[in-house]
Amino acid sequence: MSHRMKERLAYHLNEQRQRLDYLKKHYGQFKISEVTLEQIISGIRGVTLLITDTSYVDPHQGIRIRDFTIPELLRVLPKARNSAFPLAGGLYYLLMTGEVPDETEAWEVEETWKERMAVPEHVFRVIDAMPHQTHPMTLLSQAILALQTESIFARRYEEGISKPAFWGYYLEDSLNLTAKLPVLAAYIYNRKYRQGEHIPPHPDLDWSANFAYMIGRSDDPIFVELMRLYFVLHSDHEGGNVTAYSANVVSSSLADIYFTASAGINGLAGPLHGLANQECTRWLLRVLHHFGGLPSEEQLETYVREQVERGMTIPGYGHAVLRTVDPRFTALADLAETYFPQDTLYRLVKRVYAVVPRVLASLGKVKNPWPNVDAISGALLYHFGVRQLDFYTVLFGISRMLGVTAQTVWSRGLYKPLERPKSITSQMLEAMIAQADETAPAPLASTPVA
Ligand code: AMX
Repeated sequence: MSHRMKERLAYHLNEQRQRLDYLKKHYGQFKISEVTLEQIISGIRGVTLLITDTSYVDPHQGIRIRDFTIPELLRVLPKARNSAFPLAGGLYYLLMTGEVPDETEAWEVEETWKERMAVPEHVFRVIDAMPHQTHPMTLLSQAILALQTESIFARRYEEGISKPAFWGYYLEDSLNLTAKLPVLAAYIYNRKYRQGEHIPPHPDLDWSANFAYMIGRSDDPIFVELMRLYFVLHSDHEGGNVTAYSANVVSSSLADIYFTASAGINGLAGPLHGLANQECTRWLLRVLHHFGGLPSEEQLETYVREQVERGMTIPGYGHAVLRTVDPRFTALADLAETYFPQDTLYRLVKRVYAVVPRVLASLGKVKNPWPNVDAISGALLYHFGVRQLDFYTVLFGISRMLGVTAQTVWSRGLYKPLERPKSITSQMLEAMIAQADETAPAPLASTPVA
């Protein structure tokens, strides 16, 4: 166990509980949001409903992880050996405690993960039992769920424990799960695309480098660097994204971390969310194929306009919260610009960036015409020969579980209750409107159909 991390976490949870108790007691009636009917019908967009301290998506600055912007985060976190990029262990320490770890503390998490990487045999058998064409996200979700047999929280809960003890077991489970994620991802990759060759983790490597090693790609130091950057960038995006939000609801029932993480992964598998990296790369390749190479800006603009006029979505562009270029896009573009600016797919990413925002903005309805992280991440993986597009969201997933598990430990540590919003029927809604507004037309539900 990473003792220092647990100790600091206990301290901050205690402090935060007192803070929230005070706020609830003295400002319990303070209004944070009002919700309109339009917002409910439009996916609760723009309604502040959650308190999440691990990170915040600033619409104009992008993600702030524990208040650090992406460039700040990359600067302050301890780096892996001979690397320009942070150790995932240090990031996890920061997500969990809100404190920037020193190198020793970051390595302590890495060492803790190494001790817990062994995956029970039955989990591999679950993956093996699935048909070969199974989507890797299905396999990841199933593998995480298969690990549920190992939940310490579930066992202790059955024996009878009280609320203050919950978070400690969620933390144990979270460390056990996150330690195994690169192994699961690599096993899925190797089984699907490398004739089942299984490479166990290397004891000297950090969490991120180990993934590269286990898929047989650690010989390229720039790919290893990409993995380190990638896993930091995708780790957390406040509490309302589909992954975190669904995981949070599931965990609020005191389902253990394995049920919680699997639920989050299921949400990430949708094309409007995590699967966009797969979709975007497919789209970029289709563009190259269509033009027989890199199109000019003019050709691309005509192509994109035609697509949006036919009602198609341009993957990798737009966001429910962001209103600017995603700084995660910029961080990945910086890496590509440094190491392989002439790569064709990367050059296309840049050309798309020059064209798509103005096309989307000209439609007048897209709230954010700018690229999100998925507009580029796949192109970089593709450059390094990871060309199995359906695998891309798995990498997003194992990174995002760092944030999801940290959020979950905090939720249980703050004794958050069962999440259970109220719903009404549309008939009730019409009746409510009629009562408030005498001039409203007769409720549709009671209007005879012509
Ligand atoms: N291409 C074409 N049209 C788009 C668009 C895009 N990239 N993004 C938004 N629009 C359209 C919407 O479809 C909607 O049209 P409608 O009114 O006719 O239904 C209109 O613009 C308004 O949408 P919005 O309020 O700007 O976006 P939203 O909050 O409803 O949805 C998102 C956000 C991400 C789902 C949407 O922008 C989208 O589908 N983008 C492409 C998929 C993508 O990149 N997803 C990844 C997001 C990041 C992540 O979670 N990994």
